[in-house]
Amino acid sequence: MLTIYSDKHKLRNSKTELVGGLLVEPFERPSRMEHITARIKETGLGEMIEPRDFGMDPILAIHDADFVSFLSTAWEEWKATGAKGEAIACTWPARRMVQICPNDINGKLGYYCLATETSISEGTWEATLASANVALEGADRLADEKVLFSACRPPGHHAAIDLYGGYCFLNNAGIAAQYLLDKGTERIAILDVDYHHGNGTQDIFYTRDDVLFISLHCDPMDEFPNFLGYANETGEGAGEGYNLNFPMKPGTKFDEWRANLKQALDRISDYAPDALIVSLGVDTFKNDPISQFKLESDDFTTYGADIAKLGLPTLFVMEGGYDIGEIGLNTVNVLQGFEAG
Ligand code: 5XA
Ligand code: ZN
Repeated sequence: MLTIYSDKHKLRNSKTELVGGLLVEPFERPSRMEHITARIKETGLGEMIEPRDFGMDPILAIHDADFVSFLSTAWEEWKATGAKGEAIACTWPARRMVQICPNDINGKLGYYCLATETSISEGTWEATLASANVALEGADRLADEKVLFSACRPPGHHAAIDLYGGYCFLNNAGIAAQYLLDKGTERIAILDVDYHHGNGTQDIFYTRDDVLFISLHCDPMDEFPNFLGYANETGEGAGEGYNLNFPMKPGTKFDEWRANLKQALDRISDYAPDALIVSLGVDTFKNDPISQFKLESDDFTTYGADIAKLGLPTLFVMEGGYDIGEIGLNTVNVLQGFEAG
């Protein structure tokens, strides 16, 4: 299996994440990707190649232009204030307040941020652009390959049309999906198997029927992102019936998770898309430090094979997963399971 990878992911190396009232080393750190690529080499999964630069058009095809412009200059604007730490949002346009984007960088951060754990740091924008290109290169090659792995970092599925957070800035899977549609593909399914709901991807495609979005995740009543991902969110307008959420309780084990995956795969099969994009988060693993599902390493192989049975051209796009010791094993298990399936 071909992997698309960029060394530029290392430029996303923020020093601070706000957790439990403390600023700690972020869970979403460069060593995650180093363990994944090490496992790819160790197992001989296949060649790794660098992405081309696809420019801004595919990004602006799904993201708000002012939001993208904000992301591209946020760090410089923040540094110019003389702030000592990284850029963290601390004020929001809350209920009954005015929904405008102010000039002040603190106001801008709050206007575009959905979760304050995500600091903006030097190099974040460059790594974010490279990550989008990693997804786009995978999408572009899907015409020639049955399956590809876009080793995206930073991840993307929480990034909405004009919101960042949950370690995500641009929605890599969404950008790849739109790129395929713009190239003439008629229907895409996005299957999000990350532990957290893909609120950003849902947001982008909620009113559309050319992208079926299905997410398996921890119940937002109990888990981030808390404010989207409920079962009654089924799409709107032309998109009604094309958004499907499978929230599950903390502590969920593989049997229940796999039963929901089966329903998701049946729906994808009925939809008969031209291609499948999998938002691949392995934070469903039992030892993940920020998550509460109970999948074992072998379960990742099993469900990779389940997904392969759809028989669709498939692009895996990396999302979350924070057990650094096992992230390589679990990620590559899915990919090898798919290849064997
Ligand atoms: O898939 N999303 C994540 O893994 C990030 C969750 C951040 C929670 N504060
Ligand atoms: Zn996650």
